[in-house]
Amino acid sequence: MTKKSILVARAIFPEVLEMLSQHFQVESNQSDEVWSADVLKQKMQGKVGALTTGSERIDAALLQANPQLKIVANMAVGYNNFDIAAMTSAGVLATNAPDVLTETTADFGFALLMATARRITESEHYLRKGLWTKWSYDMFTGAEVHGSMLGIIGMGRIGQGIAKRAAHGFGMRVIYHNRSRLSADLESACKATYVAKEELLRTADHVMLVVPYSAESHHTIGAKELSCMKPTATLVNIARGGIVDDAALALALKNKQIAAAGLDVFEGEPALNPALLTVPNVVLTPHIASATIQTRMAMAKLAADNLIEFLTKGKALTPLNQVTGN
Ligand code: 8YV
Repeated sequence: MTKKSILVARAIFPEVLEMLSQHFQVESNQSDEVWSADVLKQKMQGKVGALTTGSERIDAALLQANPQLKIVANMAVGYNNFDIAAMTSAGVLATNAPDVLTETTADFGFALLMATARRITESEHYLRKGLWTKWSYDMFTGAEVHGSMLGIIGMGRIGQGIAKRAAHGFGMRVIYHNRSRLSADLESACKATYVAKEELLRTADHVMLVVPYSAESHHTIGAKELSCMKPTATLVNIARGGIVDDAALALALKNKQIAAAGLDVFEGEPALNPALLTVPNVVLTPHIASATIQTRMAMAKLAADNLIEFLTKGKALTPLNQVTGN
């Protein structure tokens, strides 16, 4: 029997390619070129499945040009690169990669919070430039983390992981805002108190964004929200570019309207708003919150397993929509 054809849109662990090759005819991209929408549409020709990352957009135009497509498996928990409505109406199953990255991403959120509050990269740059000539009592004094108030916007699995680290490990008071309130059990496990977004912004010493990107969450933090925050507060975004208005944030950082920010995601990434590079009080990382070997391997394997399970047995592990007729 001829094997079904699939596309792996970006470079991936060779072991995972091998795993897929046992079931499918695989077209891969181990040179890791970032294809334009047109090239991606072309590459999908004849493929019944595809493994994508957050960088590949699956939209109506691509689906229309590829009526043979049955499933796209995203190697990411976020799936704002998918037009789910278009996929559902085209009968294409969408899957993501939840759970396997929760703790690793929560670790990173905490790392970025610490680096931001304690001015770790700013002080390292100072040292590397050879500017450190003497100790001074107020050199790189930052914001307290332990015992302070953490405000989390977006209390899904990763938000809860961060809340637990904060409450249990650092004795922080945790407040959160979410579309829906957590159950009393989850609130008590996270030692977190639900508040309105305005109250969170006004009272938190550190604000952490872990909300999925959608039209509703676009610019959750803009000039107005930044103006409500304490001048000593920090802001961390490990969610998605577009949750924060980066231009407004760069201005707020420049004017010391808030103390500092830590950003792992950016509007229009990998491009950066150039104003962010001109302010010292921001820690910048290139979308690496889930980047440990073990976690990236688990994400890739879960995406591969979704393709294998669905295309060989008709049932994916972590589906995002329901389709019929496959
Ligand atoms: C991915 C992420 O590494 O899972 C997500 O939603 O943002 C990251 O963990 C990135 O999207 C590449 O797929």
